[in-house]
Amino acid sequence: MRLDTIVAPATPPGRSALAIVRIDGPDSNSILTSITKSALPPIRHAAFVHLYNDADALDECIAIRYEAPHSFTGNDLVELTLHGNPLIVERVIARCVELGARMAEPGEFSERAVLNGKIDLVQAESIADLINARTALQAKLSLSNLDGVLSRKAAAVRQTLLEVIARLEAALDFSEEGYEFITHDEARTRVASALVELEAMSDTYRRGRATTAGLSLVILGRPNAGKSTLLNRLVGSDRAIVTPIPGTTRDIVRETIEIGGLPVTIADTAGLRHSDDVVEGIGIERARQAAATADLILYLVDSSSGITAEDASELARYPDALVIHTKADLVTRPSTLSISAVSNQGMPELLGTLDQLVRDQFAAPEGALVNERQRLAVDEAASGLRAALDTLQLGLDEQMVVVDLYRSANALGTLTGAITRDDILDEIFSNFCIGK
Ligand SMILES: Nc1nc2c(ncn2[C@@H]2O[C@H](COP(=O)(O)OP(=O)(O)O)[C@@H](O)[C@H]2O)c(=O)[nH]1
Ligand SMILES: [Mg+2]
Repeated sequence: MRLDTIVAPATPPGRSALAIVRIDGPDSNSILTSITKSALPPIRHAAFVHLYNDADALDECIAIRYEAPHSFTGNDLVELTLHGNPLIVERVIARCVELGARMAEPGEFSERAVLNGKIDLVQAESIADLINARTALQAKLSLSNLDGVLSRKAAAVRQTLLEVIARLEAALDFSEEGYEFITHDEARTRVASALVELEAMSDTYRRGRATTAGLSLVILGRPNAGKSTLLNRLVGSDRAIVTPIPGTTRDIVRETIEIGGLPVTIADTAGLRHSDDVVEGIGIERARQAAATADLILYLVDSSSGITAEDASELARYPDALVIHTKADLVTRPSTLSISAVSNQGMPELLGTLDQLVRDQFAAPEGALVNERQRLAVDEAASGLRAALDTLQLGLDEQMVVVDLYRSANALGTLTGAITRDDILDEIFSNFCIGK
């Protein structure tokens, strides 16, 4: 089937200095000559051109054309850098459609790049992640995977497995002649070290996921401990209501800030105490639910009262919580990790502690796995290798080992898209925005 030509805006709607429209496919050149009413500019040359709708001028712009296979998609591709007015963008796109293009589906440019082998699936996913990154660390992680850090690791392991498979199969073919192409020991060593690498890759998922999705931090403590005050300090605005009246906060108040390079959503909660007030009771229930799924818990204790019996019983429920003593200005000898909203004492230390904690426990290294699809593929590949090792251990037939190794190599193939299924492609690219 002949490839069709697609068109889409590559920049967001709205007014701006410039807006880019992309045209991809075999008709992109003829559309360019028709819409400019002039000859094609040289390839990869920023050409100043006028655009027309028949006799009507649409815009003057910069056109760059890329020739297959040397373009982002691998097809003939034209980029028009227009003036950033949505009306102009709309009229230019309408004209391109009249000239034979159709509107692109979400992610269709990247999908074409994958189908033409310009980038692999992990790289395509990292384009979406890079565009959505909200912190510098997220952007760094996405860029490392766009550069192919994860893909190269997966490809290297897959290559090893294919070599072992080839030699085992050769041994099978020539077993009658008594040739040995690979000893069981060597096969076992190579498969075992591949497994170690896959397990290390799988271990990066927790951090990769945390870095892309962000963390949840819940502030707990008895009423009046200073929870809402701390939230306001952390976000730098009076987000939650602060009063001397215990039980002020009921609904959870959430705000996201950056800690240790990750987006961290902080939840200020209703103070934990026994309450007969129905609304406050619901608030306390919500606080407990939030704490149950939180990545980090800060438990605030009022320095002037110290750890009370109620605090102690709450703390027993949240053994991983970081205990912070508030209102340090009210006591003469504050304990460690004490803060005061009045004197600001301890706040830089608290921020430093949180920053370090997040970096130590959650920040992802370059090349980390970032989504469930990637993790499933790597875990499936690892499970194939474990089965292969068991089979080798039992001294069973090479044929069975080969089957397990193929399962593993294929799983790695689906990770990078060396082996693709249409449903996987649809799932991935439907989450992209138009023009990507
Ligand atoms: N002296 C002093 N008072 C504080 C400090 N932090 C909070 N407070 C006061 O303690 C009361 C309760 O604070 P709030 O943040 O609403 O506590 P929450 O119930 O835990 O949310 C308010 O009157 C605050 O002004 C502090 O560091 N020093
Ligand atoms: Mg409060």
